[in-house]
Amino acid sequence: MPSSRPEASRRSKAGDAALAKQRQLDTFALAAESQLTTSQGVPVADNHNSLKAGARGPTLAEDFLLAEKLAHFGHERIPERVVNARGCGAHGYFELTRSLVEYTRADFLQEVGARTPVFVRFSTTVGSRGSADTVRDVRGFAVKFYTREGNYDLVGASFPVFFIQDAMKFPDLVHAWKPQPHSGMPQASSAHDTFWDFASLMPESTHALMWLMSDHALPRSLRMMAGYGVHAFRLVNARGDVHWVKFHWRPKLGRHALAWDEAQKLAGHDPDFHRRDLWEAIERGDSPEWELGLQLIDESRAAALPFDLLDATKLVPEEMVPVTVVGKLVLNRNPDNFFAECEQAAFHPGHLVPGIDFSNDPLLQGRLLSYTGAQMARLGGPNHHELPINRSLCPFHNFQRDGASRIGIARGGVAYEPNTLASGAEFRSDGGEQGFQSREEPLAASKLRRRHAAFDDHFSQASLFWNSQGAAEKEHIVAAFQCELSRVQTPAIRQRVVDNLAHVDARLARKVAEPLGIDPPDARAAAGRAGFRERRERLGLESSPALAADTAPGAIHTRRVAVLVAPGVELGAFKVIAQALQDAGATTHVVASHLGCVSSSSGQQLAVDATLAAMPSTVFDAVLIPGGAPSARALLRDVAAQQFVLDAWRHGKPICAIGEAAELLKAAGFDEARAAPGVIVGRNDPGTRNQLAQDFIAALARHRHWSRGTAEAPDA
Ligand code: HDE
Repeated sequence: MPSSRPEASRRSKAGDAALAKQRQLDTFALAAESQLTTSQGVPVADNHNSLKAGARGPTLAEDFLLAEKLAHFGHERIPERVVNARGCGAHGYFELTRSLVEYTRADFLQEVGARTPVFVRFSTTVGSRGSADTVRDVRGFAVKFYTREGNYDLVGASFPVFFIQDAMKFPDLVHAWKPQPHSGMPQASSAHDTFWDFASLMPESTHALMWLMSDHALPRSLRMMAGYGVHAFRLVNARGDVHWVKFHWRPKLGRHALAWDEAQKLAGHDPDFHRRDLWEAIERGDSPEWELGLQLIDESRAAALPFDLLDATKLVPEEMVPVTVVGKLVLNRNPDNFFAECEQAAFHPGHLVPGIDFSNDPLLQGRLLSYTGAQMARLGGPNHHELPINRSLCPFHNFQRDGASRIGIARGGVAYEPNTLASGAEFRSDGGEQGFQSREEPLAASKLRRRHAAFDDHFSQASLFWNSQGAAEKEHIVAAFQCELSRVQTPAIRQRVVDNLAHVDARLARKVAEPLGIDPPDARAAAGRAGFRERRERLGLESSPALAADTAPGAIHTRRVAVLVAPGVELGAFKVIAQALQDAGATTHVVASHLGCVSSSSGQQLAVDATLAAMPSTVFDAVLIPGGAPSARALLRDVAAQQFVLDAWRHGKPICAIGEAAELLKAAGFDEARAAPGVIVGRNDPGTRNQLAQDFIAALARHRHWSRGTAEAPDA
């Protein structure tokens, strides 16, 4: 158990601090069991039989061994988070690459090279704890920095904007989005009447809805997902100067999405797809990384922006204020215990350190009120800051006392301040030099329950987002709206949504409305029915390339390539291509109908990693099908192999087929006469193997070939 001695960590050099949290957690780790005992430490002689009156008689109430075991079991669950219930986390560090001394006095942002331990929890927003990872949703991206000045939590999300402007509407949004109260359905989905009923009556949600219907809502991997602080925060330097700041986490592997059909299939094939991918990457030593980027905005620039910085439904286009990279986040250690670390982690947007402050964003202000109560309900009382995962690295001293499950033992007879009987006289009441200071600012305002008129611009940025998407991404957005709205039972709700969309883009609204059995969209009708005030701002920006869903860095590091084989497979080209893939950082997995080994055309034995039944194509990024006539014939007869290739094709994945294996592609719609983006067909010819490998790697570096099979935008 750690003591409350002034720990060295307060003074430790920034560079070695990254391990400090691990050392602290290690002190709480339980030793491996050699002897089974009760929770009181009493050795247990028989853990199989309860105490009975006779071998066939009733169990005795005095069986305290059974009572203890069952009582603990019956209390093993805690309430799940109201939102963001499904999540997973990892440890790592944040390293500063550019000093921010000019902008903030926050200790961990001063010295280049300083490393601060972090714990990060990713989550979906709406599903319950047991729901699937790959559902369409905005994801939580919560980072706890264990700094030398106390814990700083950046409790962000995978979108830079939110659905509502004022905290007053949050319970309504979440009630509308969660399963409907009478039926308890649907789970982890926005595709139902209550969500769209609410959203269609809240035009301020339009911008976030565009994100939710886009590829941004379907990350391929948490390692390929961006994060944002969403709200405007403030950085305050030692002189008290203030800059507004927007936080960005940019994944080193680039941003990449799943196909919608793939995401739905994955929810069945592997509901843990994202957490497994994160876990396995960290176990392999492929530590995921993100850059921390800041948009720093001085007060005069903020006042000149054509939207209100306090409005969480708006982002600051990077074309207006560029993102400056100041550090990197590295996740390199999986938790030892999911419950103790991921479930018990308690984040709070009000966990700030000196030099970072919040803004008057009315959504953020509400969050400041909400998180403490939610943690108390979930973690059973006011002492959750003492749980190992939440414990700061520097010591904490105050006169808060007692409460459920208090761990620290406060010594002495004094529990008040000021005092002269303990150390109370040392504590400052004037704010002091070191402590957190709320920046002094004059406030002269009328008390009123109202929003600023600048918040009435609901559509300019939704249009900007739409204009910034590529042709394939636009098709995905239209299809997503259509799919969601076709599950809405009430035609009037569908109508209101498309009428709202007409404010974003007339063509978008028309296309969405086509299969919905409703009238053509009418923007004026929407405004009239919902009674909203509209104030469109002139952004002076047609589109923002930074808002594209997919950023392709050209690398294939950690991409998973399936190699489909059957007996008689020809291994020559396979070996060259597999080696080239591995050299470039991808992993290859031999998939066949049975585990064990497959005999090649030359009689070699090839070890099989997974079966077609257990590992469908959705869990891979690309497919390689080596040649060999017997192998190709066997795969052609195997429905699972055909489905594998068909799904890879439909999901835009690179496919490399060699020799006779090309036949398998025909079933998926491949036409030899037409170039199919991302499809590499090669001969079983030793002279072309290296070229085949390079072509396949180039196709993989594009991630997905969305235009395959669509009418628009050839991307080959
Ligand atoms: Fe949260 N939010 N939130 N939120 N939120 C919670 O805290 C809340 C909002 C976010 O991995 C809860 O411990 C209100 C925006 C994340 O543990 C709760 C409002 C953003 C997580 C809560 C918001 C977030 C939460 C649920 C509007 C993106 C998970 C239980 C005023 C920037 C953190 C709990 C983790 C969790 C309240 C809006 C992100 C109920 C009232 C906007 C990532 O307290």
